[in-house]
Amino acid sequence: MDRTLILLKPDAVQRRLVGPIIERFERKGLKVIGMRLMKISDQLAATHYEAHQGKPFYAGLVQFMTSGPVVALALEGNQAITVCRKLMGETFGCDATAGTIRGDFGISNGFNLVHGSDSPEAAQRELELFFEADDLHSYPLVDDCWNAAE
Ligand code: DAT
Ligand code: MG
Repeated sequence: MDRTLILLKPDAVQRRLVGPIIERFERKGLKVIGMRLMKISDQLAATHYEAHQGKPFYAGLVQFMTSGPVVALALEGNQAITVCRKLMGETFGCDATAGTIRGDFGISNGFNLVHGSDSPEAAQRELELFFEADDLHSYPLVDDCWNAAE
């Protein structure tokens, strides 16, 4: 089972889309193993997005991500990183395929509702940035058997 970090960005919270977006992940079969409503500090935004430092959109991205509360989710499931990226859709809402989160709920380039880790290395690094080990919970669900890899 893989784990990944998902952020419901400030636009998702402001637009009251927290419930509908979490539903997308849950109904696919992903398990919520951690969840926080939080404000991202400038320092955390800079660390989280350090790969984008120096790019033209970086300052606006940090300003947006620190502009209001976000919901941080730790999700677990078979191929969770890849599956979540597929559920999210392409980066820009205007490009994202209908049926994906970004494709159904947004049209903006930068205000694109969700972040999802893009590799196992990124997932581990980002989960550690947003969650203490004690705040991630492994627990059985009655339908685990139907969401297993086999
Ligand atoms: P993703 O979030 O799909 O992994 P990314 O890691 O390339 O995309 O970029 C991080 C975020 O930065 C992205 O969600 C939105 C913003 N962003 C990326 N490229 C942008 C651009 N050309 N103009 C405005 N915002 C951009
Ligand atoms: Mg990315």
